[in-house]
Amino acid sequence: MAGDFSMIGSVILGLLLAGYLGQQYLPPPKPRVIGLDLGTTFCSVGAFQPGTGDVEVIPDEKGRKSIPSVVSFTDTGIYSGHEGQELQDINPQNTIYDAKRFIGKVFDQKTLDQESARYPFKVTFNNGSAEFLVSTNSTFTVTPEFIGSRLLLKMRKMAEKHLGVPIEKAVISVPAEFDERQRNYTIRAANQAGLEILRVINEPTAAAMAYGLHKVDVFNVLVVDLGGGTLDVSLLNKQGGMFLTRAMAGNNKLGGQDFSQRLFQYASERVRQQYGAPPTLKEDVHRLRQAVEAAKLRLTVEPSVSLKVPLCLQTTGDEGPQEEQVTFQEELTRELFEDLNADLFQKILAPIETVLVEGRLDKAEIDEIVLVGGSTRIPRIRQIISQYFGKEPNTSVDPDLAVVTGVALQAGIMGGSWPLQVSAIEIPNRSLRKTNFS
Ligand SMILES: *[C@@H]1O[C@H](CO)[C@@H](O)[C@H](O)[C@H]1NC(C)=O
Ligand SMILES: *[C@@H]1O[C@H](CO)[C@@H](O)[C@H](O)[C@H]1NC(C)=O
Ligand SMILES: *[C@@H]1O[C@H](CO)[C@@H](O)[C@H](O)[C@H]1NC(C)=O
Ligand SMILES: *[C@@H]1O[C@H](CO)[C@@H](O)[C@H](O)[C@H]1NC(C)=O
Ligand SMILES: CC(=O)N[C@H]1CO[C@H](CO)[C@@H](O)[C@@H]1O
Repeated sequence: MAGDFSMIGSVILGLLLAGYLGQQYLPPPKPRVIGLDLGTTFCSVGAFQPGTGDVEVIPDEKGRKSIPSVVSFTDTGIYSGHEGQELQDINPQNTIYDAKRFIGKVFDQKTLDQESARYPFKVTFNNGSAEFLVSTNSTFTVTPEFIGSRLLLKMRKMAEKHLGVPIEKAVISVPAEFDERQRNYTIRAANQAGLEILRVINEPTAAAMAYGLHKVDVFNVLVVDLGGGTLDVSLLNKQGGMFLTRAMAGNNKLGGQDFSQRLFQYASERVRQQYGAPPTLKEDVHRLRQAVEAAKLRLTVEPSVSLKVPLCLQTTGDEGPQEEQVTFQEELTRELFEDLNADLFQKILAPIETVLVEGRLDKAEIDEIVLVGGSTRIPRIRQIISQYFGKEPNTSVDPDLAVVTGVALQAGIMGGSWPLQVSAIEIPNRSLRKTNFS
């Protein structure tokens, strides 16, 4: 009897060993399910590599790991991502961006008229939904989910080219505050791009997964997502392998573009002080804005940078108004950037405090803090957050790629990739409302 058991035992062991060695020495299968981050300003696609257990964020043909969420319509076709963005200056009325702000949302006519005034393209009202008016050879309207589908199709093609296999399945992330209708329309966009969506996960949950927090012993995770124009703070609570969103708050008028604007105003005022006239020509304003934006990014890693911008100023000379060619030069320090934005940076704490109150947690009970979005690279912002909590946030993953990394991990899990991992399911809390500051 004992012999039988040990024989069965060794057969099982042998099978396990064969399976293990097979996994080790056969070429790993290609990923068949991709992870998609359809962002308001940028989109990324990733895949879980079964062999190494790593996530690869898939680059385009030029090695760029995200594409702008821009779709441009012309007489010759529809251009998405970088190609769409390149047409933005010459074709502003037919170049649609920010479509995610409209997808699956119910509007009234008046709100949409106000929204339309903010954009170079026309946003129209159709029975409670937003549409975009496009005039090329003919005039027609397109839906926000159609814009989404073009971006998703572009990413699907990027993935197919890079992985060398056809892709028909995906996992996609959406903001935690998206309701069922917005989730449905996002899925519809993916379906139009020929993709079946296996699961929709919340962006903060994806970011937490990027740090492997679904596998380790943590309970309360705070996710701070500070992008170009909005701040979103989510309090996640992990129970078993599941993430629950306990509270959400944010500020939909706070982000990187506001910090750049402060620096731009400062630079513009310095031009006026030095030459007696601020930049007024459209090209000058554009050039100064771009220089300031580049300076802001460099100040994240350098203590000071020098601006050098050629300008053509409309000054007043002895014989009346004249044009003056100058080269504006100015040293900008990180300290100056922080001073100019001190009040804005401080506003980050309000939604953090709100989610703690709503989640009935003390800040000491937060186990991990996850930073998402490019603006969380700003050293002063990291400092404000770590000082508030008395601990360092988790920052080892690129904050622009944290969401796509987590979605791709979930895609790997859904695709049954080996080694199998515990899946992070989430329980949506339907009664949850997001508090907004602004
Ligand atoms: C627009 O018109 C041009 C020339 O009139 C034509 O070549 C092109 O195919 C048209 N584009 C579309 C999208 O119909
Ligand atoms: C308008 O929307 C309502 C509610 O969503 C729907 O019942 C109705 O069929 C729509 N009408 C048209 C003309 O699409
Ligand atoms: C979302 O889609 C599901 C499944 O297709 C459907 O049952 C549900 O009614 C939809 N909900 C909304 C709000 O559109
Ligand atoms: C959902 O949120 C409400 C209000 O924040 C809370 O009372 C309720 O317990 C939550 N439900 C779950 C399942 O977490
Ligand atoms: C500050 C920091 O890096 N904290 C944590 C980030 O997440 C991992 C879990 O994957 C923790 O082990 C780190 O301590």
